[in-house]
Amino acid sequence: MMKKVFVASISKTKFDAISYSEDTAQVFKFIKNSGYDAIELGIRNPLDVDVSEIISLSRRFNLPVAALATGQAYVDEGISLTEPDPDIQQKAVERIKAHIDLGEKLGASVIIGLMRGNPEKSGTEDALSILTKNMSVCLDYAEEHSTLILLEPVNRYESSLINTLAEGVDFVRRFNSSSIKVLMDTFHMNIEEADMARSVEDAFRFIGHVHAADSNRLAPGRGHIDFDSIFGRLFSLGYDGYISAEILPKPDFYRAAELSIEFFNSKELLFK
Ligand code: LER
Ligand code: MN
Repeated sequence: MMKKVFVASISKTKFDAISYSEDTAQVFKFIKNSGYDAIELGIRNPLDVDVSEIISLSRRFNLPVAALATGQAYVDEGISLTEPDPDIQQKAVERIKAHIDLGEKLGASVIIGLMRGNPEKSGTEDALSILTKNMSVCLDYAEEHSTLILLEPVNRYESSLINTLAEGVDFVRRFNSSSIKVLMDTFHMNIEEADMARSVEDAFRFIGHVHAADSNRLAPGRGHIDFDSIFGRLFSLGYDGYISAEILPKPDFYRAAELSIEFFNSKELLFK
């Protein structure tokens, strides 16, 4: 059965499509009481967070951590896997390894979305080979630590590298590893895919996680994306993984989480 998730940040960040609250215990409690099956956490630097607190909150509220979002390291610090400066690439690899260490402890996957960087359009071929090299190092580490990496295609305004699900699948296939899969985000897909349900079908074997946001990045149901056709296709193909609402915290964190779970619950057949 598909599992309902809400994305929250436990680091303060400039990345806007994420809910942030200072009180991590309150966040876990609210997400659990709202009826979610799991939580996804945005963490800029795992070395700056109290790991034992997160583990104990996850146990206390019986709320698994589905995945760790890493993009804040790029948005807030400019660290990415394709920066021309090899020292910054090295920093990015080390950062992802720290996320993998935390992912292993929590049983959470590690997302690589914005962390791949946003190179000049003219340099994307070179950047793709740099990304492949650095991703191999991260992936070896993920395999040693039994953690799944999720490569997320993002829209062209956020990265020049890997925008569509098909490009994500092509990239992931290079590694011939079951430890790297594709994350589909409906907000990005609405910009990049010609036929969203068809793209889901074509990429299905490689899809390991889903981000749900509507066309305006509000809660699903608040824009014009046809979720019945997309979720229906995922369901009929047998997807039983996580669907995370990754949305703007509007009008505020708590209401955004409520609106998303109300929408998921209204699709009872898919989420039962
Ligand atoms: C960025 O727009 C996004 O969707 C994140 O999940 C990527 O890390
Ligand atoms: Mn996303």
